[in-house]
Amino acid sequence: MLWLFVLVTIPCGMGGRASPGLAHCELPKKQRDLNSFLWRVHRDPPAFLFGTIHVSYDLVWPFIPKNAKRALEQSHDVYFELELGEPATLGAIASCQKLPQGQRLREVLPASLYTRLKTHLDYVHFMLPTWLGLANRDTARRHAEYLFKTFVGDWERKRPVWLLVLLNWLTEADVQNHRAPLLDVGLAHMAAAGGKRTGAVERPEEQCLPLNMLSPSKVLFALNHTLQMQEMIRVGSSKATNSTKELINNYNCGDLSSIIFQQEPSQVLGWIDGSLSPDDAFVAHSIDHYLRQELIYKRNARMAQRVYSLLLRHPDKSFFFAFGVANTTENITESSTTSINEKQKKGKKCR
Ligand SMILES: *[C@@H]1O[C@H](CO)[C@@H](O)[C@H](O)[C@H]1NC(C)=O
Ligand SMILES: *[C@@H]1O[C@H](CO)[C@@H](O)[C@H](O)[C@H]1NC(C)=O
Ligand SMILES: *[C@@H]1O[C@H](CO)[C@@H](O)[C@H](O)[C@H]1NC(C)=O
Ligand SMILES: CC(=O)N[C@H]1CO[C@H](CO)[C@@H](O)[C@@H]1O
Repeated sequence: MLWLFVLVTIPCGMGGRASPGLAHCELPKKQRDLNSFLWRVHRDPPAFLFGTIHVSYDLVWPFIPKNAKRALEQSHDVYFELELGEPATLGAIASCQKLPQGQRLREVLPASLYTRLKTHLDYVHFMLPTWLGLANRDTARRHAEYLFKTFVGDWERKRPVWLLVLLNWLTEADVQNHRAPLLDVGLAHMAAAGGKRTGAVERPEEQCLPLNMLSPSKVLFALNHTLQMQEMIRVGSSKATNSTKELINNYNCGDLSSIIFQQEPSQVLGWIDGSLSPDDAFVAHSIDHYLRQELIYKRNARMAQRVYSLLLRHPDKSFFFAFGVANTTENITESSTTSINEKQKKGKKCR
């Protein structure tokens, strides 16, 4: 059995503060110094696993080594967690995030929380063009409108838990990572342009339902705290973190250990820290534990199983699997996969 790294579809912003494990590193300057999150499954033809992060493709593409790009080029079938460019996938995600027919957010949230949420989203809407950090103001305004309409537009029809997800990336630091198509969407375009067969190993509901199943009281609790944190940043009494920048930086450095192996627990909710009361900390950790089980461990096992059966069913095909890379299990077995980078290439024959 193969075990893989998997994405948490929660946008990186959900990571919140920079963890101690995310040390700053010098970006490599030469192609031969680049490292990438690429593993090869030893079979003939080969299969590759490539770890992605959910940020704009342009922020990371220049740092992805040639061997990873070549692996993509040479593979016959390219698989993602979900095919995010497919209208059917997007439709399924959107409808899974919706409240049951006829319900509105203001009917399911306490009035005060609803008002705070609306105030905050108005603020985000106003700030978005500036936050994007684009030189051209017209472009910024247009892109801001597009982002707002696409991701926030029908917020009153979404389940509260999806507002929680939304709030976590609608921050000054994180909207910049949505300036261009996400890395996996970019890869999917390239695969399609190269005439490759593309597919997904998950169904939209498998990513979505575990979040929908988080208990309403826990969702309210998390929404309240997330809003509180962002309200503090808004009025200047707290500082935003640069954890997403750090993540991108470490990813571009090819720094596997700080991305994958050293994230501390309780990373899923950015505001878990020493300032919570013991009762609140208890609830926060139970949410964190639930999300970790559902979004990392269970999905890992399921996706690994699907990859495994694809490889068995198609022994004659070469595969490229692009999945989010996040702290997961230690179970990438050395015997079945090899991490490759440009430096190792000389010693091992990795084509
Ligand atoms: C939000 O949390 C604060 C304390 O952190 C609490 O006083 C308040 O009642 C909570 N509001 C809601 C709507 O849960
Ligand atoms: C993030 O902040 C830390 C400390 O505040 C700093 O050392 C680090 O260089 C920053 N990282 C980036 C990528 O800006
Ligand atoms: C890792 O693999 C070992 C042996 O295959 C297995 O016993 C263990 O449960 C796996 N750990 C996880 C976290 O999946
Ligand atoms: C939060 C979490 O899952 N942390 C794990 C990250 O990976 C390392 C190494 O496998 C584990 O020891 C951590 O528990």
